[in-house]
Amino acid sequence: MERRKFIKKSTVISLSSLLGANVVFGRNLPVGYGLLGLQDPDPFKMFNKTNEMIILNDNPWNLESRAHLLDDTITPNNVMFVRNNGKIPENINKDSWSVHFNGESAVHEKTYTLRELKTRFKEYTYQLTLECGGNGRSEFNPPAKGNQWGLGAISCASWTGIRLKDVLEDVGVKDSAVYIGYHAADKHLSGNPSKEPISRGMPIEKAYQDETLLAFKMNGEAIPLVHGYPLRLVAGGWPASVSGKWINGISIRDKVHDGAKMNGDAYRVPCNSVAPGTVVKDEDMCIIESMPVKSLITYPKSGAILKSRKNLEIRGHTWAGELEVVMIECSIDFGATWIKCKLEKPINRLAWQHFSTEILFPQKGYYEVWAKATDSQGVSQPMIVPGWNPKGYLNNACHRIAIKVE
Ligand SMILES: Nc1nc2c(c(=O)[nH]1)N[C@H]1C(S)=C(S)[C@@H](COP(=O)(O)O)O[C@H]1N2
Ligand SMILES: [Mo]
Repeated sequence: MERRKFIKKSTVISLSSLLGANVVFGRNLPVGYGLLGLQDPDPFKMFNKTNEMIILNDNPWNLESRAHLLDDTITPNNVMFVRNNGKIPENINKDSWSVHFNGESAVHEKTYTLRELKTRFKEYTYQLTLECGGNGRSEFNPPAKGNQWGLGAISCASWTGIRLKDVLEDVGVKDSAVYIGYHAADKHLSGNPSKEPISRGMPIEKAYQDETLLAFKMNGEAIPLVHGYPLRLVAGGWPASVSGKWINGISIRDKVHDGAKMNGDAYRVPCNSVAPGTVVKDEDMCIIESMPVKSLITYPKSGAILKSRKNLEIRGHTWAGELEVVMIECSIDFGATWIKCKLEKPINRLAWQHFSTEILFPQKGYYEVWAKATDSQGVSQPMIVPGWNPKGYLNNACHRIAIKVE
C-alpha cells in the first residue's frame, strides 16, 4: 500500500504566513493540496480595500463604498469605489508608457512618453469629485440593467497631474475641434482585441478647464492600478466615466466622439423627461454632462442608537457637478420642517463640500435624518427618485439615515 505523503513543516509555516494565520492541522495536509483560503481571489486584498465595501460584480470588478466609510474629507484609497467596464490591464511598465494624440482636429499627431509629460508640463493638484453616472441606480422602477449601485459610487480624492489643455496646446488644436475622446489599455471582456471596453470623452471646453487633469498621483502617491495607474484623466463634476483610466491615447475630434459607450442608452438620458418605462428614440437621448446636486450623510452610520437624549453631530459631504452648493438643510420629521446646516466652501472648484449640524432630538424614539442640498442655481435635491431613464442614471434623491434615541 502506498503511503500518503504529507507536506513538510517548513511548507506549512510559509503557507501560514501567506494566509496570515496559523494552519492549525497543517501536518495533515497531503502534498499538492490547494488551500481554499489561498485560491479565492480576495478583491479587498487585491485592491487594498476595506472588507466593508460591497462587491457588485467580479467580472468586471465593481466595488461600491458605503456612506459611513466615506466620512474623511478626502477619500482614501481603501474606501474608494471601483468601476470597471473591461479587464484591468496587467504588467504595466511606466517607463515605456506613452500617450498618442491624434484626430481630425489635431494639428500634428504626436506621442509623448509618460516621463516627457511629467517633465515638460507644470504639475497641479486639485480635490475632484468623481461620481459614477449610475450611482443610485438600484432605486429606479422599472429597474435599470447594470451594476445595482446604492449610494457608494462617489469619491473626492486629491489628484495630481498636468493640465490636459497644456498638452493639447502643445499638440496643436484646430478651430474645428469640438470634442476629445480617450483610449485606454484595459481590454474588452469578450477578449476581442479590436474592441474597446469604453472610449468616452468630453467637449473641448471641458477639456480646456484648468481642473481637467491627466493625473499620475492620487492622494500624493502613484495612482493604484485599479484606479488607472500610471495615468488617468480626471474631469471632476461630470459622470466619472469621462475620467478615463489607463490612458494611452487622446483623439481631438471635429465631431462628438463616437467611441464605445458614447451612443445608445450608455451615459445618455432622455433630453426631456419621460414616464417610467418609456422606450426613447435614439435622437431623443442626450449625453450626461455636469452631475446634479447631491449630498451624503457620512456620520453617524444609519441605524445608530443614541443611549441618552444628547446633542448628536451629523456630518457629510455635498456636491453639485460644475456648480457650487449654497445651502444644505436637514430634517428629522420626514421633511415637515428643515434646519440649515453649517456648510463649508469647496477647497477648489469641483471638490465636494463638507456640512455638519448638531441635533437634539425632542424625545426618545425612532427618527430619520434627511439631508437636502441646493445648488447655486437654486435647484434642490428631490425627496424621491427623479426622472426615470432607461439605464438608471442621475438619481440624486435625498439621503436618509435612521437614528434611535433611548
Ligand atoms: N479605461 C477605463 N476608464 C474608465 C472606466 C473603464 O472601465 N475603463 N470606467 C469609468 C467609469 S464608468 C467610472 S464610474 C470611473 C470609476 O473610477 P474608479 O474605478 O477609479 O473609481 O472610471 C471611468 N474610467
Ligand atoms: Mo461609471
